[in-house]
This record gives sequence, structure tokens and C-alpha cells, in this order.
Amino acid sequence: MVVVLAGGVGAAKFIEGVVQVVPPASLTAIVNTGDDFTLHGLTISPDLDIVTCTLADLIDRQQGWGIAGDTTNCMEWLARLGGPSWFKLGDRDLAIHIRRTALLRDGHTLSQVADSFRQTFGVAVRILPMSDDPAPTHIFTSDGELHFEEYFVQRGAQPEVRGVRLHAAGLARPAPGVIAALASAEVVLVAPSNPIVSVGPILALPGVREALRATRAPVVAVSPIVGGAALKGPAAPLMHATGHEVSALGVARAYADILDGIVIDLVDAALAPAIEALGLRVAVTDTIMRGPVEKAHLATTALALALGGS
Ligand code: FO1
Repeated sequence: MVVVLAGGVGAAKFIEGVVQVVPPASLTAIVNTGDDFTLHGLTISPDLDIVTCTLADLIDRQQGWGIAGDTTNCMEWLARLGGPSWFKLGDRDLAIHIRRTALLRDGHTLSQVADSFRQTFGVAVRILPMSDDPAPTHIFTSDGELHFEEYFVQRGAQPEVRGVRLHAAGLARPAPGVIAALASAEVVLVAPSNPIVSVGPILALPGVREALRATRAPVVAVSPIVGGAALKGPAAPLMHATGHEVSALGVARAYADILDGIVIDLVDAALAPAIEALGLRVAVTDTIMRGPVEKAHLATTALALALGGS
């Protein structure tokens, strides 16, 4: 059984590569919920929805989030009525949040909702929220303390980042099955997601780092930083603000205590010796997931590194 620690867009693409190489039913995705927040009275789980809808091939592939071809009638009228319209929720997307909110209010857990939705959409990969407890990620900025989505979307990642607060994740419990999946995995892969606010919250949950150190499974990450920059999202300012070098080496250092190996991009090949000096195995390859072939290649490279190949 392969387990993937996942954030949003980059992780979803990576998992699309992994399912080309291993049977989808043998894959468990443990997904970040630090981006989850309430808006319009609805519980919104961006990364769970990105992973689920990507694997269901429902995702808007230009944006990497939202439903392909979705309409925006509700958002347009919400704006007309003076409601918040900074977080673009399509009409079909809203149905997901309305239904999730109702199920949670009826006493179902986020895990049960996530499992129900992925089965509805015909996704064979098991999708686990990292936690069923609230674990919001907050960013300390020059505009004050903001929820991650307020920082990233509402303010366009413009405010200066002074720090990241994973306090809630430190108190939340791993969702049912998370620790067991890590303990019984044959391979654990860390997707090319934001190390601070997508993978970080998962690692901040009590017992997760310990489970990753204890598991017999090799643990291999794919660097989300290529040539000193992130392909998408605010990994660079967030890594910088938390004292990490914005490079594949900085990523390796951030994960060194839980990793056996890391896949880095061709442009970062010169960093391989310094990463190996951390005691990690390194694979150097093209990590840009332009299409299905590249996604499968990246997944194959990560699995081969994990299983002692190249
Ligand atoms: N990201 C944006 O930059 N702007 C948006 O309006 C936006 C809406 C949105 C709606 C649903 C959803 O599941 C994700 C959405 N995202 C949006 C993406 C999201 O902010 C981030 O990509 C993830 O939270 C980080 O992985």
C-alpha cells in the first residue's frame, strides 16, 4: 500500500502520476486540511476538493481548482448583494460545500464526508483528511494574523509574512486511519506540495512525525521547489519567513528527519551532494508535470528511489 502526503494542486497532479503506476485502490492520500475555512456559513476544504475532483477528472485544469466548466451565477448575485466574492466558488462547487456543511452538522466526520464524496465521484484512491478536528493554518503578516486563504487569495499573498501558525494542527488529532496507514505502508511519498502550509500541517499533527520515523516504509519526497522557486503558490515567501532556504536543499533539510530520499529537478542537480550529505538518497529528473507522461515518469522515479532503485 502506497501512502501520499498531499496538499492541493501539485499533489493532485502527482497522484495522477502515481495511479498510472500502482493500482489506485492500493493508494491512500492523506490530505492537508489547514486551508479549510468557513465562508458564507459553509465549510470549505480546498485541498480535499482539489485532490478528489482532480482524480475524478472533474477539476478545472487551467486553474487547478474548481469544477471544469462550472457556472458562477451564485457568486455573481452574492457580489451584487454585497456578499464576499473574493473566493471564487462555482455553482457546482457550492453544492459540494453545502452538502459537506449539512453532513458535518448532522454529526458525520470530515473523513466520512470525504470518503462519501470520493465514492460518489468514482475515485478509487482512499482519501483521508489529515484530521477530523479543526486545524486551520494562520499566517502572521504585516496585515496582522490571517487565515491562509485570506493571505493567499483575499490579499493575493501580498502582505509581508512574519511567521506561520500551525497551533491548531499541533492540537488536532490525526484522522482515523492516518497513523495506521503510515505504520502499514510499503512506501510513503511526500507530494510536491508547499512544505510549510500544505505538508507542514500534516507533520505538525501529534504522532505523525514519530510514525514516519518508525515505519518500515521508505519515505521519499518530491521537491516542490525548482531552481529556487515554487511552480505555483506562496512556498517561497513562506519558506523564507520560517527560516528555510528556498531551494530543493531547503526542502530536504525541512524533511530530513523523516525522509529516506528526495527527487529533485534537473536544474538543481548541483545540490545533490549537499542533500546526500544529509544522509538522503537523491534522484535527479525532470519534475515538471506538463502532462500524463511526465506525471507517470515522476511517480515512477519517486517509487524507484523509495524501493532502492536508481
Ligand atoms: N485559489 C485562488 O487563488 N483563488 C480562488 O478564488 C480560489 C478559489 C477556490 C475555490 C475552491 C477550491 O477548492 C480552491 C480554490 N482556490 C482558489 C485554491 C486554493 O486557494 C489553494 O490552491 C489551496 O487552498 C492551496 O492548495
